[in-house]
Amino acid sequence: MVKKWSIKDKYGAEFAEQFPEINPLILQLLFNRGLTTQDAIDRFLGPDYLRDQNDPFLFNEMKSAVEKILLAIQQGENIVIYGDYDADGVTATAVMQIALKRLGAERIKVYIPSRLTEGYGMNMEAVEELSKNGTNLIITVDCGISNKAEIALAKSKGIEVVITDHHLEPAERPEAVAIICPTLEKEKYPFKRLAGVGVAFKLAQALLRSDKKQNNDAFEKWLLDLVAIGTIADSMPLLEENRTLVKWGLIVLDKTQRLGLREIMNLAQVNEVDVHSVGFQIAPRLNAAGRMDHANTAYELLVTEDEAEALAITNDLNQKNQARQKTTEEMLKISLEQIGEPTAGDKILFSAYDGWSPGLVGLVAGKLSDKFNRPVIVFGKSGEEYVASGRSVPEFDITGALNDCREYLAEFGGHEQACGLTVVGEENYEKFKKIQ
Ligand SMILES: [Mn+2]
Repeated sequence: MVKKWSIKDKYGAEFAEQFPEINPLILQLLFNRGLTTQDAIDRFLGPDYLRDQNDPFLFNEMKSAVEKILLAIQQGENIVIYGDYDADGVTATAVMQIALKRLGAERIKVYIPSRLTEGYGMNMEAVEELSKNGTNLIITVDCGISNKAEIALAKSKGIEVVITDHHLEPAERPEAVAIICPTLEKEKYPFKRLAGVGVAFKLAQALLRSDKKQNNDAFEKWLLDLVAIGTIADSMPLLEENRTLVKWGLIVLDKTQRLGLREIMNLAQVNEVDVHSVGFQIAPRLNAAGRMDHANTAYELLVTEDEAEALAITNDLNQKNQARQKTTEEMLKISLEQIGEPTAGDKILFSAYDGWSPGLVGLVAGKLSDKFNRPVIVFGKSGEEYVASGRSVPEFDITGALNDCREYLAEFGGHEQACGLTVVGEENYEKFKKIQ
């Protein structure tokens, strides 16, 4: 589909007169983004760490979350951080683990599901296993909001759950001790577009600021390298609070003491720490773990304090990233042959193949969506199951569209721009494809 360009209006003379010190090109870019007052421009160009961030206690249930977690630490409970396998998820897991350790928690474990065998979010088997291991409290990061059934199971086994998430609100709210999720309709927190790691950081910040034993102001800021990586990797808009977190996060990343991040930047030959190097050099290597094998290694890389381990994991992730690139290119070639020349009637494009990995279909869908400028869903078939990822264009809410044809889907979820879904059986698959 040919792209139609609509050029934004040029700003007027009156606007220019107000800001004689700003380069006209930059002024036009600011104008295009709707940044037209001195205050908005100042905040955009020079975000201030304290001024341009929201108080974490503005979250409706932050106080309950903090009280519950501090009590659990005090009582020596077994705490599990339930994370996610992408770069946002593993950085969120690391932020929470590092903060809890600082607060004196001794019995912390991390559970990241396998992208290839368990899929996204909480699952019943994992909750059963955590229950057998004596878990008292689960803190979710970058997931949990749509896991009503799993959280009910945990509750029935005497496990309490604090949710931190940034995904869309499900029809039914889970019964958690506290839910920290800026996208909820009733949530008063003023900024809605935090990444999973951004939400985890806000909880960490609230906990660290509630610590009566020590001052954690500097410690809090040293977590921002992880926040920047997850926020950029999850393609969150770099506006408002995200802009502040990422601006300071990149400064921290440049000086990071984390051995794993140092090794990865070394190997990837990162010269300048910026949004581009994080998005194209660091994040893909972290993501490669979950896509090709298991995200635990990416998490270990972020928290390791052992030089030899940091180096070994970095080399492993680098190899996995190369294998990931090669396989993705092969898949893309096949997809392009399958799709051919789409007509105007093909509103959504599909591609499917036996044995394609659920860890890679999303990457191919993203490349195809960019190329054809329309929504694309790519399936990996395994027996009766079709596991897919979809990527959309800004004009089309793909997860909302899936909701309209949920009768054919065994599972689905995601954002407006990206989704995951499972279809069982060829009959459902064929019906689903005809829906457009
Ligand atoms: Mn996320």
